Amino acid sequence: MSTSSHSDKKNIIVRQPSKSFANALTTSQFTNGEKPDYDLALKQHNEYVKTFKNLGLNVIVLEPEEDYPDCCFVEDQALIVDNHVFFPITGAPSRRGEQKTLIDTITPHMKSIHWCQEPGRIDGGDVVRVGDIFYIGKSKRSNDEGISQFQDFLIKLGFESYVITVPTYSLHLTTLCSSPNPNLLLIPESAKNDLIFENLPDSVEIIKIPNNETYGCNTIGIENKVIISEGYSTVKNILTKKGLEIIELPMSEFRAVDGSLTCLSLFYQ
Ligand code: CIR
Repeated sequence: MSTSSHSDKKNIIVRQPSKSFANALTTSQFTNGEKPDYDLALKQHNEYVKTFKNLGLNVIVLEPEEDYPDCCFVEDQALIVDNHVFFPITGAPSRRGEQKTLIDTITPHMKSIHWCQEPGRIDGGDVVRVGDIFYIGKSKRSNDEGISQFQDFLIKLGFESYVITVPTYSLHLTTLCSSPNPNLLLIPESAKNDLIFENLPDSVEIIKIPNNETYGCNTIGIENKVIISEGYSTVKNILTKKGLEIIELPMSEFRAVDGSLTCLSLFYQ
């Protein structure tokens, strides 16, 4: 979601969690280190899939890959912008093998294919699109070389982009913010001085969310509907007051391993 435009979500690629999911990487940013439960993760994933089917999207569900406990977090493995793809070298070495099956699935639908080169590193979770401007997180996973290669790709497509340093307490830029429609940007109150969105158009309203709902700042917008994580009442109330229709999804097992709503999908037109 984070790189697709707000109106181009027609096809969505997801991958079911693998049985090895309990071994997924985690900083336990949102938990006290509890291990996620595979069966519950699968149930929550099925609800995620059903939601997009009900919204009329074509959902492609890939088979889990047992060798890769993080394989359900497909967002990190491809940066799709208006049906052009940039395949990153992901920051976590243990996750690089996840990309192969995604490459086979995505490339037939793309207008052009681009590859990150060594020593670049970038995770899809570090890119947030607000309207037609891209914000790219420099994080533990994404380095200057990877970011600058992705920026070159964006320049060729005619897009502006800016770099934001992701605070060290956070995994990715998408862990802290999202843009459910081209005029809204959700960020946690605590990050307002850290996340500087350069050249953000005046038409974009920044909504500051209380720190205890930081996880709820990651959302997915589909037309007038916004998918949010279950249990974030402030996020829900604010977006409802803006006239948006809210769909809540349980995300506890993905949250335990630093995964948010956007991390579970890739969109293309
Ligand atoms: C990881 O550490 O790579 C996974 N456990 C979580 C990935 C979350 N992905 C994302 O924010 N795009």
